[in-house]
Amino acid sequence: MSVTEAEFVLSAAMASQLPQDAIPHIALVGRSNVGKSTLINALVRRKMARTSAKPGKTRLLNAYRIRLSSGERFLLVDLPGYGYAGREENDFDALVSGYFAARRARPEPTLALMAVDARHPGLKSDAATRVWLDEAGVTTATVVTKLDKLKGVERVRHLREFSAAIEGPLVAVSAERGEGLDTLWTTIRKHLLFPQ
Ligand SMILES: Nc1nc2c(ncn2[C@@H]2O[C@H](COP(=O)(O)OP(=O)(O)OP(=O)(O)O)[C@@H](O)[C@H]2O)c(=O)[nH]1
Ligand SMILES: [Mg+2]
Repeated sequence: MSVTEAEFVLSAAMASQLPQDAIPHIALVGRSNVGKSTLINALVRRKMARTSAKPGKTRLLNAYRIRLSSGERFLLVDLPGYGYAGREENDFDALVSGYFAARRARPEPTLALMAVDARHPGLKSDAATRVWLDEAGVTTATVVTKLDKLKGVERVRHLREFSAAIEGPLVAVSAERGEGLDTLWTTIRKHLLFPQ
């Protein structure tokens, strides 16, 4: 998939600050440090989102306008991560829940890409977030990140665990190696063309 345009729009502390363009949203949700911002850069093949080895890098909601060579336009939204010391869980709740509430009020579709670390299946904080997204009626696809960190049988075992626990589409990627990115683009485009 080729990306013709990718531009940073803004960092927002409140969902109401987001641009009101009538386009779909693809939003990255997940634990801090799981690789959301790195994945955004790998998808658009530009160093656009700030990443860090230290958790808690993305504290605001960052939005990027994307246009694909196939013509589709959407807003790619990097949400702050949850589950690291030093951040009140309530901050996550307010910004992220405010974001999804604002999206519900709009007619354009939203897909949450829920990022989970390949090394850590079965985390309580991830399960709780998934329940929250389900209950809020958010369409979700799961992205297993950092696949390069796992080898052989462990990779197979973890992927099996994730797929057993998770309903809906699941794509495993390595932003570092580029593995799985084409499949993830297919999932994204499918949602843009045929939103549920
Ligand atoms: N090996 C490997 N490391 C990765 C991969 N993706 C991200 N990382 C590393 O994981 C760390 C965190 O990445 P970020 O993209 O900043 O994580 P984030 O989810 O945006 O974190 P917050 O902004 O704190 O929510 C960085 O050191 C990245 O280099 C990957 O596919 N493979
Ligand atoms: Mg980030």
